[in-house]
Amino acid sequence: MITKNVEKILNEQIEKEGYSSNLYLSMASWAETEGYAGISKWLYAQAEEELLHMMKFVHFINERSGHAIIPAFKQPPAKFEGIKKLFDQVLEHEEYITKSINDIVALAIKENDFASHNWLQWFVTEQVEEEASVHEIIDKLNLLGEGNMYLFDRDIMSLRGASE
Ligand code: OFO
Repeated sequence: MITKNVEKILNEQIEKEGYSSNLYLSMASWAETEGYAGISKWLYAQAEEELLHMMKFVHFINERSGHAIIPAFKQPPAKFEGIKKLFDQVLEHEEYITKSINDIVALAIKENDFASHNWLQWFVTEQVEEEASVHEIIDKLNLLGEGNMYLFDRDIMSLRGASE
């Protein structure tokens, strides 16, 4: 059984994870149309992961006798101003999600909901890994400069291994 407050904040996270998935899907689609096959593959995979995160929240809420409500999602941007800015945006978004997960953990503790607290640890770890993986990408982009995206686009999928 979850408390009303925990149910509410978990439901809010469904929207955030679903929006993350759509944001990365939109980035993937843009990158694909710009000819970045590798980068779009990375982003499509990321979009799928976020969809799974959303599903985890849906199932968890319902398993704990709450009711997962599927919300409307706002439309993500369709165009991006280049690869470096795109990954800066990914990092900023993941930092926002990390803060949001931390807020849920804090509420679970406040409400003595140790089962939710325990379940949320997977997301705490996942956020550390996701931020690290995007930092690694940004470091590589800084090394390369935006002039030569060919090798980066070719090699980006090999960076995924570190985060999974
Ligand atoms: Fe990118 O993370 Fe979901 O949680």
